This record gives sequence, structure tokens and C-alpha cells, in this order.
Amino acid sequence: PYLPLSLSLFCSFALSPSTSNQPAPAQIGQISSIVLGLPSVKFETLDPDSRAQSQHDSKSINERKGKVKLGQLDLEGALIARDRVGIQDFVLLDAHNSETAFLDNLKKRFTEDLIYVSEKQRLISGVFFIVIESFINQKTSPYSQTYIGTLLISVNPYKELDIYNKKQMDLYMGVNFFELPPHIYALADNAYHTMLSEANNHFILISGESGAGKTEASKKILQYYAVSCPSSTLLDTVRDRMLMSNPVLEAFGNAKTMKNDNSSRFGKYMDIQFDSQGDAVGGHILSYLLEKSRVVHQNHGERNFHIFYQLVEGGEEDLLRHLGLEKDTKRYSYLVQGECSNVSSINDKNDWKTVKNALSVIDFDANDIEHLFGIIASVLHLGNVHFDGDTKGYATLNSNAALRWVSKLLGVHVQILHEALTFRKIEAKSDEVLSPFTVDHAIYARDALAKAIYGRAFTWLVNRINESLENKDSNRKTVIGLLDIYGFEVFTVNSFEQFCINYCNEKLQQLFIQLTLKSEQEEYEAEGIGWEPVQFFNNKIICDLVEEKHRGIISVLDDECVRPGDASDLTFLEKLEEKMGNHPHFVTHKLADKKTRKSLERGDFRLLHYAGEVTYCVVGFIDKNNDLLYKNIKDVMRLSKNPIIQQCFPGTEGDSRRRPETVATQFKNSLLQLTEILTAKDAWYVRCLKSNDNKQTGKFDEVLVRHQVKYLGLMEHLRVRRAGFAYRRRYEVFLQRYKALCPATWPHWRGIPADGVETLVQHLGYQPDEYKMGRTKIFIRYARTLFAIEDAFEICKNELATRIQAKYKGYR
Ligand code: AOV
Ligand code: MG
Repeated sequence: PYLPLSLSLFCSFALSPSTSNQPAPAQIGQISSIVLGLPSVKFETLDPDSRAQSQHDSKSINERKGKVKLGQLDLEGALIARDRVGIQDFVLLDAHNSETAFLDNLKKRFTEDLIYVSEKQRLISGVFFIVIESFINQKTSPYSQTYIGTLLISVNPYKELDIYNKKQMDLYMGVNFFELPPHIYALADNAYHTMLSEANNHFILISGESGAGKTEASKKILQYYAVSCPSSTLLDTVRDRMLMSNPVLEAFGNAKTMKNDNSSRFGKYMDIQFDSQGDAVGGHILSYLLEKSRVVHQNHGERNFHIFYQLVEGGEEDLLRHLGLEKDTKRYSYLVQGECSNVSSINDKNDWKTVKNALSVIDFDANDIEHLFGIIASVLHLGNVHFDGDTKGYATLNSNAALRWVSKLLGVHVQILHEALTFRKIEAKSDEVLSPFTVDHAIYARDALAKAIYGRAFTWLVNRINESLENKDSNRKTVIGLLDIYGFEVFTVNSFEQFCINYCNEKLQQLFIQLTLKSEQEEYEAEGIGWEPVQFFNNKIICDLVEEKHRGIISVLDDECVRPGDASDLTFLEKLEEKMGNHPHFVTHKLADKKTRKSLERGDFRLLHYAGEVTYCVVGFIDKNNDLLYKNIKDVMRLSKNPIIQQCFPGTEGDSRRRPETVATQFKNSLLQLTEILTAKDAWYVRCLKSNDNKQTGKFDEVLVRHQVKYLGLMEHLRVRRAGFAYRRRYEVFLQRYKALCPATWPHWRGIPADGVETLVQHLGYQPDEYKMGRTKIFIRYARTLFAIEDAFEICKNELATRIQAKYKGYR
């Protein structure tokens, strides 16, 4: 409905003046020369007493030169400083295609606590233009974007930097990406303003390996929106809830691993919804495959999910008594396997307070909290249910105390629970037969129940948070989606969980390649632009290896999961060997050459991922993929008096005769949906790099960073960016916007639009290397070129406005 109005507004505004109002070419030249000089050094010209003072980049410069003044371009000083602090816009690196220059620059900046580097090719266009363009130029393919998404690189400093505060937020608010040093706030702010002006949806893809800083980056972005978007009392509630969802989900979904003390063990995609005024009005979270196995087993040096320790360490005495818990994590079997309950970087007591407070902000009442922590405590008690073998080797309960607590907290009858954990119910014709469990079977059933309870409670929690973030107002909303998922990880022993996590990272890398390297180059080709292709490693081959229908690893695994008879982890491995044979990214002990064989066990398979080799141990693949819970245990849970458990185990579950989808297939499908969600939006990328493997402050491990730069495809991205075009527009759209800048195209161009554009850019004095004429679009190489023409357009518009105002003055 607003489109015709905007169109007519624009037309009446732009079409009324005469041609004499255009800025002369000299004026445009002047503007472009100012702009041309600035991109890499502009920040160095800021006033040390105002904006620049709190900037790290500018601080170093001020210390060095001490005489930089606002508006004065002290180029010499800026360049000296630039040598020391590196270049913030990596597209402008002098020794462009060199990986070493790229790394040197990262290191130089890292040493100065400048952890961000970005490209500054993106421009924000006026709203009228965008509205008209979306009217004329409907998107035809999901990848046909006007810009490749902007990319920000960050290197984990492993120390608190004083660059995340209100003062810094204020500094970046509404400022063009060009104008200040790169920062996560700059990216957040530009995504926000582009979303507002273009009235479309965006997403920020945060990627990098485990411990690289993705979760921290996503929190900073969310905080930025919470603090800097316009505010009203009502919306403050939504905003607080959005912010507070973070500590809650981290408590339940993060854990200490060998890579990261606060490692995300689930994937998270969060839509932040904004109304047309730019107010954050709601949110929605999608969660991906929680690593449930951690509930019952942790490797040495790792912990269970934070919430268990927070509850035991921080829980109030009354609460603990009510839950039957003791204030000692060592008393719980599910918490002691990693032998590292206490971690110096984690304060469970304080975190408990934060989580409790957060839950109340999210609108959890006392009942919710009682039932939720009842479940958490029941898992701990369940871990302490131990079994002995009777004379026939069947499982008997070692002591009833723990089981009684489980039954109390879950609101199920103790005897029925006891039976479900020690017998399996087999339905034979019209009869039911109870078959006793061996000790191993009973342990398996107990652990399966603990995982199911925790996993389902986690899903319930996400749904409950979503209810509290929901915006029921049906007004038009646009969203910025934030994706923070578990990063690529390689441990000493890698299992089904790492397989899923690393597959997910392959998919995200594939998306990045599709959206930046591939479609970009394909567009140049389609438009007939002379283009020297930039070669890159396309990891589609690995994605296919994992997910292809009937042939991929997941498909082979699923087949083995349903095959009656002797199916086992080892037969799964044999099937893989048959199917994958000589795939270049797959190897096993049997298939390997003599040299490689030494590093592989017989039960392993190795994948050559985009980010490196990972050896997976097949033990547990079938079980974890099936994720079975005995029917009688489900039946018991359905009788629970705990309202959360009732919702988690609905009566209707299992009614269908169809076999439920396996874990890997569900995950594959959810990633497919995620890709669809993302490709319908405009992209912004944060690529997080890990500075070293020891979480050490200030250490820049060149080998490690170089490896990440390589596998993330950053050099290839840079090459496409340098040789490519910052901006492209269909001829008719470009002409429509800028025609007032040339007498020959104003007020109407009678010929074909491409000729009109050629005439226009000739008039503006564009040099041949600045642009290319494609089949349907003009391609402009440098952002600065467009920056100049935009400035000229602004001047032109302002002059017109002044004239119109002068003309109609006195009419009232
Ligand atoms: P991740 O999300 O990428 O790993 P995190 O965001 O949890 O990694 O970062 C790991 C740790 O690095 C944090 O706990 C901080 O100590 C430190 N860190 C990261 N970014 C910053 C920053 N900008 N400033 C200061 N310290 C930082 V994983 O969730 O494991 O893939 O599954
Ligand atoms: Mg994380």
C-alpha cells in the first residue's frame, strides 16, 4: 500500500526542477576526489576529543601524532599509523592476493587489540530508490542479490576489551560502514539500517571453529539491538526477555569441552523482529540438535551442561532440600566423569543467580521453576540409580533412595518406574510379557530415559521462551536472523555428535560459497562481463558424501538402523566401505594406503572435511541415530504429574505406525529448512578466527590462523571482491535514479536504458576501469564511485528541495 505513495512522492520531488539545477561535473569530481582519498584512512581524521577518542585505532594514531584534527586529512600521520595498526578494510590491502600480507595485517591489528577487519564495500541506498527497485526488479533467484553480503572478520582475543559498552554503541549508531573502524556493532548497525531502508529481511551468519567467538559475537549483536533500537516501556519487556533468553539457553545448552569452557552444544537461530519504526518487537528461536549424550557421559576434562553445576553449587538450601540434592557435585555420577567440576573461568554460584533472574524476566512463575528444576534434579538422581546383577545376571536395584526421588520429582509411581527400568514389556498378540533386563540393558534404559527427559525439557524450554517473545501484533515486521551454531570440532575421539556438528559446518560453508564465490562469479558470466574465474575449493562434494539420497553416509546409516538381524556399528562401517569405496574424502583402515593405515583403528572412518581431517569412531552410531526409548518407559512418563513432563511426553506420541525419522535424518532436514530460511534473506557474515588453541591471551598462532584463513575461503573471497564489482543495478533502475545528473538523460531518456546509462556515466566522467556494462545491468567496481554519485544525487535532491520550498513559500 505504501508503494504508490512513495513512488509519487519521489516523482513529484525529482521531476519538477529544470536541468540547470544539476551539479556541474566539476562538483561531482570534487566530491569523488574527497571520497576517493578516504576509504583506508578516513578514521584517522577524526577529532581525538570526540568520537575518535574511544576508538582503539584512532587512539594509537593520536598517541603517535598527537595533532590529528577533525576534517583535516593528515595523510602522512594516517599512513604511519596504518603501518602500525594494519589496514581495517582488507579489500584495500596493498599486496592483495598474498596470504602472508593478509595474515600480517591480522596479526598487526591483533597485537594492538584491534580484533576486527572488514570489507567496506557496502552502501546504504535511499528508501525511495529501493522501493522503486523492488517494484521494477523482482528477485528471480534466491541468490540474485544486489551486493554480496558484507563480511567482518574477528580474531578471538581471549581477554576482555573495553570496546563493548554504551559509549561504543552510541558511536556506531547510524554511522555508515565506511566511517568508523570495523566492529561487530558496525555490522549490526548497518544490517539494521539496511533492513529498515530496504524493508526486507536479513540474516547474520556467524561461523568459525569451536572456541572462535561465535556465541560471544551473537551476544554482542543482540545487546546492540537491545540497547540501541528505539524504545518504549512495552517493548522494553520484549527486549529484556530477548536478552535474558541467552543466559537461560546457555545454562541448559552449553558446557565445558576441551575446546571451549562455554561451548554451545546446540545450534541456535534467532529471528529478531522489528516493526516499521525499527522497534524490536519480538523474537523467535529455532534450536538444532542438542548433544544429549553429554547428560549421561562426559569425556575427561569436560563437563555436563552448566545448569546442573549451577543448581547444585548455587541453589538455595530450601530448594535443594525440596529437590533432595546435596551441595556437592561429586555425589552425582552424571557430574563426575570428566573430573573437572570446578573450572576457573566459570562461577556457577553467580551464574545460578543470573539464570534465576533471567527466568523471572522471561515470565517463569514459581510453578514453572519448581517443575523445571524438579526435572533437572530428577536427572541427577536417575544417574545415581545403580543396578546389581542377580544370580541369573538380571538387573536389580542397588538402593531405592535415588529412585524414590526420581519418582517424587517426576510425579510417577515408584513401583511402576522401578519395573520400567528393570523389565521390558513385550507385546505378544493380545498378551503382554515382561522380560527382565540384564544390568547393561538396565543402564542403557536408565541413560536413555535421562537423555530423553533432558532433551525434551530443553525443547520445552525453547518453546516456552518463544511464547514469551512472541509478538501477537500482526503488523508488518521485518527480521534480522542471527545464526550461532556449534563450530567445527576435532577431539581425540570423535563420535556421532562430532559427525553431525561437522556436517552442519560443511553445510554453512557451502551456503557461504553459494552466496559469495559461486553465484557472484556466475552472475558475471551470465551478464557477459569479462572475468578471470577465481578458483576455490567447493565443499559440495563433502556435503554430498554425507547427505546424498540413497548413497550418502546418513542414508547408509539409516538403512543399517532398520535392517533386521545382525546390524551393528561394524556392519555399518562395512557398508560404508562398500558404498564409498574410493571417494577422495573418505578413508578407513581397510581402504587406506600403508602409511595412512597406521593412524586408523579398524572401527574408524575418516572424512577429509573442508576444515581438516576428522577420524570418527563408529561405536554408538546406530544407537545414537535410532535414539530409542522403550515403550513402557514412555508410557510411565505419560502418567507423570509434572506438567512439563506431561507436555514432553504427549499421549498421542507413537500412535503412528510409521517409524520415526532417525536423528541424522531429522538433523539433515532441519538444516535443509535452515538453508531455505537463510537464502530468502540478505546476508551479513561474521567469520570468527581462533587465535590459538590454548585460550591464551594475546597469542597469535600464525599456523593456526593461516589454516583457518585457508579453509574458510577468505583469500578467495578477497580475490573475488578485489577483482569484482561492489555494486550492480539494472539499467532502468540506475537510470531512473541518477538521470537528473546529466542533461542528455533528463527529464527522459528516449532510447534503450543501457545507452542512457552509458551516456550518463560518460557525462559523469567514469573511467573505463570503474564500471562494466553487462547484458542487463551496470556493474560498478568500487564502492567509492557509487559513493560519489550518491553524494552528487543528495546535493541535487537538496537543491531541488530548497527550490521547491522557495517556490511555494508564501502560498499558505
Ligand atoms: P564459539 O561459540 O565460537 O565456540 P565462544 O563465543 O563461546 O566460542 O568463545 C569462546 C571464548 O573465547 C569465550 O568464552 C571468551 O572467553 C573468548 N572470547 C570470544 N570472543 C571474545 C571477544 N570478542 N572478546 C573477548 N573474549 C572473547 V563453540 O560454541 O565451542 O563452536 O560449540
Ligand atoms: Mg558457541
